[in-house]
Amino acid sequence: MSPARILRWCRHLAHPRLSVWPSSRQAHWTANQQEGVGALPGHVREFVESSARLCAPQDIHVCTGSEHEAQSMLGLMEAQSQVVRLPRHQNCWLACTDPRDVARVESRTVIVTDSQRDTVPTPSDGTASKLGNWMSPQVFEREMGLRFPGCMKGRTMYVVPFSMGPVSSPLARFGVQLTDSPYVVASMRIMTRMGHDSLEALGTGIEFVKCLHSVGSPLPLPDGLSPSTWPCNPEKTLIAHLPDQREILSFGSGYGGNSLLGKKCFALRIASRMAKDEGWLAEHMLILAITNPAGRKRYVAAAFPSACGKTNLAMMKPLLPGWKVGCVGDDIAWMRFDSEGRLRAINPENGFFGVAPGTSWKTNPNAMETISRNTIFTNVGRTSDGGVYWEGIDTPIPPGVTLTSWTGSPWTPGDAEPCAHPNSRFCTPASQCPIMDPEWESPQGVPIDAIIFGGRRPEGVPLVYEAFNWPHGIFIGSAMRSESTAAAEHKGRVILHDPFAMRPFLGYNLGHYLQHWLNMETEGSGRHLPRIFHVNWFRKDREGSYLWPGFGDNCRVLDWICRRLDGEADALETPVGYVPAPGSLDLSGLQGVQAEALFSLPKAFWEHEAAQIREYLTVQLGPDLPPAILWEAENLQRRVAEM
Ligand code: OXD
Ligand code: MN
Repeated sequence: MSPARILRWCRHLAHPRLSVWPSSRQAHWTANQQEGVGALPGHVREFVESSARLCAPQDIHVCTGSEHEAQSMLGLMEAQSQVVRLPRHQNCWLACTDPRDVARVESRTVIVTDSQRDTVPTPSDGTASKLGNWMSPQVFEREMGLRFPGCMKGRTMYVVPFSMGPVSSPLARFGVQLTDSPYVVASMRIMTRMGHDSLEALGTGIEFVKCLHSVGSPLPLPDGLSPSTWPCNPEKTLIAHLPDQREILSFGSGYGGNSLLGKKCFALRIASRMAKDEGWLAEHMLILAITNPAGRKRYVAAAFPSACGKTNLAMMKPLLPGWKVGCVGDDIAWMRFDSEGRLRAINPENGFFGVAPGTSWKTNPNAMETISRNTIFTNVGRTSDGGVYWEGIDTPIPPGVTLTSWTGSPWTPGDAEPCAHPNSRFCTPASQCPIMDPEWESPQGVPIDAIIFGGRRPEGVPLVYEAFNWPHGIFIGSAMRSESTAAAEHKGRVILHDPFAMRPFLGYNLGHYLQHWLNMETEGSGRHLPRIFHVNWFRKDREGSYLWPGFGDNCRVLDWICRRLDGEADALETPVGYVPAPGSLDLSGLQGVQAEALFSLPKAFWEHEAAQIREYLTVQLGPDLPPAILWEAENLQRRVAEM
């Protein structure tokens, strides 16, 4: 939000107290805080001062990112019962949220642009777009005016300077988040490069994304209500993005993707627009390094919808002898072609904000080791001896140890409600992961040889297939579908379309986004385009059992992909793409895997699938559907019909 706009609101709203810097408040600040704000680079200071005029905090604290600061903040939260210490693990903490504030709220996440078509395509059937929520600047100003003025009264406004990406990387971008949530500050310190170094870089006058966040619960509360340990304002939650101005305003939620604005809001929604304008890609993808027994290392990026195992794959412990996986990132990739035509990727994040349930020493030992210290857990269960607990943690509860659920109730295995919320999380430093790739912070990024799309598909979709070429690969990304998960507010298990795993994170019209991807083939000369694959670890048999063991055995699929890149693995051409020729996927030592069932292409399923994909794309994208993608959709239908 530009200062001019804030002042305009102030005038509109006839809040005379807010239209000038409140002198009494200024007198209230300590010399140190005034110095902190006064010492900020001019463009940052302007943002802080205008936001302070609007939000009227009691105090302003400029974060340095130091260990001492982090400890005092956690100590303060502990004193206010906002977190509890988990004494079984060094410097680990648990926050439990208001049960109304537990996930991203897609229905209240909006993109504000002058023209609706810049944000979402116009569906051809006259219904509302399913590809994002547009808000007009006029409605935005009205809605924000009903929320932000005075929203931080009685609270401290924290100034969080941060970098997405290693501070020295030419691919990094900067942000400043203002927030009244110490939980957000502590989490941003883990998830981004926050504090001194970023502030120093901002001192060069470099541009930054303006991020304003409030839990929306000014103090004192009306009618003598006592402050909650998880202040929020679910009725008024609104997360707004202004891609043209590179601004984010988030109100009413303290949770994850709604409040840690560097992540989904900046690194995906705003960055996808920056990337379109500047010729690069900001994607919901993990990045990993895979090294074969001969020592040949390759990097791949993979897009799966939320809670479909990106963290598990990014930290995989390969079960094939001699293979090694290194982690670069588990959620977001920023990628750009370099001067030699190689696609280079950085992970803009500095930590993992992973889904806890299902994480165990068996499914993801590297994650378990990563989260054993310096971690903030949210909405997991707690053991009476100061440890954590969740569904699928797969560690025995010692005799005499009791459990408390995320809602604070005593809990015993077999209770109807889960012990941890299905979207409960760990927030942990990436540097603690034992398999971080040595290049994970490389300023120029790592070279990407393959892009993998995937989803949670219980039926019909083979374990792995390869795209015929670049446009076909882009079509496969646009056609992604997956069973819904707990990462957002959806109820029940339905198969959702989730193009490029970006449906909740698109910063602009999906039709323009697909064209941007298609252009990657033609825009630069001599580009080495990565090959594109699709995987599905989640296919089930008639009885509902998974056909593929997954986890460390997924290395077998990466092995096939790498051998395809080296021209050493045979494939069969099918209507959906190239699948492994019999014997070319290494299944040695695996008991009871039914390769035929894993790769079968039931005609009726694919007829239905191809029809649904075509209908979704043509209806949802309307006139913005790139002709090359329509051509691919029609061709898939034709090939399937001829099967
Ligand atoms: C996440 C998500 O938190 O995708 O990464 O929802
Ligand atoms: Mn994600």
